[in-house]
Amino acid sequence: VTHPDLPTRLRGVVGDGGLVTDPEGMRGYLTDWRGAYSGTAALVVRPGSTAEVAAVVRICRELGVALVPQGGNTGLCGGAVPDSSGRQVVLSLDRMRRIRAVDPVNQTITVEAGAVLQTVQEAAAAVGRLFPLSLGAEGSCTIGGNLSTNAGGTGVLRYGTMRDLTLGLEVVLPDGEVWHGLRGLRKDNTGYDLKQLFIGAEGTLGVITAAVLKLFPAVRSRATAWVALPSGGAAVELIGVFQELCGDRLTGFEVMSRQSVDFVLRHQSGARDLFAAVHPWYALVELSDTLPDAALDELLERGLAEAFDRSAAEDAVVASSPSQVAGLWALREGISEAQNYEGPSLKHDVTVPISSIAAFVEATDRALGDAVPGIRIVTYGHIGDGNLHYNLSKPEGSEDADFRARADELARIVYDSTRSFDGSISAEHGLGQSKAGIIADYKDAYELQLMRGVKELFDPAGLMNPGKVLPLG
Ligand code: FAD
Ligand code: 2HG
Ligand code: ZN
Repeated sequence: VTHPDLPTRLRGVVGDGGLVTDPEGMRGYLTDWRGAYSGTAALVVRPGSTAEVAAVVRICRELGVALVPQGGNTGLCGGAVPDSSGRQVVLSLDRMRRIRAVDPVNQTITVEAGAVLQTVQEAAAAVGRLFPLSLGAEGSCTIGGNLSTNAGGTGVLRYGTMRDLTLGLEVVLPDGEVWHGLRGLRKDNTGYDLKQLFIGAEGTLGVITAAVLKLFPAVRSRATAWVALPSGGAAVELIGVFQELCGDRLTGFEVMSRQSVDFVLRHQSGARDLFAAVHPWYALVELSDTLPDAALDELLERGLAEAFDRSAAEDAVVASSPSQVAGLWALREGISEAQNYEGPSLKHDVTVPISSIAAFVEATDRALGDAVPGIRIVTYGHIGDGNLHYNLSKPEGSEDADFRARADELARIVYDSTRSFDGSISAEHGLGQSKAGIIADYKDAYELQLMRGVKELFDPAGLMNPGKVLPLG
């Protein structure tokens, strides 16, 4: 243990139920959801209130113990996983799950950081409102983790990322002080917007304990199609058609390469191909509206007809029941899991300007294919945001270890290509521990220096999630 007094001091704050010290009980907190990152810890502490979080942070600061904030542990960059020293403490928010208030008139919801995203969506729906953040891990991920990674997902096209969805925060700073910024205001020009520093900070500047989030009117009609495309570039043309025709009613636009869909068809029970022919790319298009009788099917058909005229689509299926809608989304949302059955999944969550997508995919695919003949490229994502998950699987029949050994080289190929198209090497998953070591090669040196200055100001002792986002030292 880091300091002999640590367990007793923390037990005095959180009680027996708030402390996990046995290896079996700690196991689930030490490995991420996908099993890609593992660490060890002195113990896991589970405070039940903001005051307890503050007391825990003060004790750790006094004893010089580093903290790793953790929500649902579904993050994809190892940000919530402690290092292997056994000296860090995992601070889990899993006892702070309360919905503190729902205000349908102000269109806001105030929730604790450990609240699971799906329960927040359900609390909004119960008062006829929509909380629009939506992602595959929504049954397990928490608002604190969503905020700390500035999560995106499938609703960003219409509603924005967590940065756009947040009005106020409550945060325990690394010195144990509480910042009470839980304001539900859409206008507040009283100086620097501090909440934006904590959003996307991946727990390196403090522990978020609660948030005021924006709500929207509930959606009452929906139309969904699965569209076969002749190329990745056609997806850009297709989204243009729908944006011009439908404006804000276009609320979902996801793309996936054939390889991505192939993996789902192979590994997801009940999944089946929707077309007789094989197509190189697919798009999932969703329109929605607050009107119960918005005639969205007609609008969808009009957009598809125009896409066929322009040769931007080869075939399409329009869902005719809620279960068919769910089936289409399952095909899309199943990609991340399906790829895990094919050996190591080397993930690259990148973004480029939408106008460059076609050229970017062509150049990157070519460079990857030259480096590893037979490599399986699982490209999919939120193309309306310019965000592609450029994920890689080994050539069929080759060894996991051989492929893994080339991970850094392949990441360089994807990231160098991303840079040459003026993109970013992290779109929505963050840097965590996976990219903390290389961000300096892809981000402006002065910008990084400013970021280090912010870290130093908030956390001079360097005890808040060290080694994440920025490299140590
Ligand atoms: P964790 O994994 O626990 O933590 C993530 C980071 O936030 C860590 O650095 C941690 O230290 C920090 N943190 C957590 N809670 C706090 C807190 N209260 N205060 C301070 N720091 C904190 N992401 C997307 O953006 N879009 C997607 O479409 C998407 N789809 C996914 C699908 C699947 C199947 C999976 C497994 C993940 C997906 N993700 C997606 C990744 C996404 O980042 C997470 O699911 C989610 O936002 C993280 O929430 P969490 O509670 O699990 O956070
Ligand atoms: C998605 O869009 C998620 O499905 C997960 O962001 C992406 O697993 C991934 O790489
Ligand atoms: Zn995604």
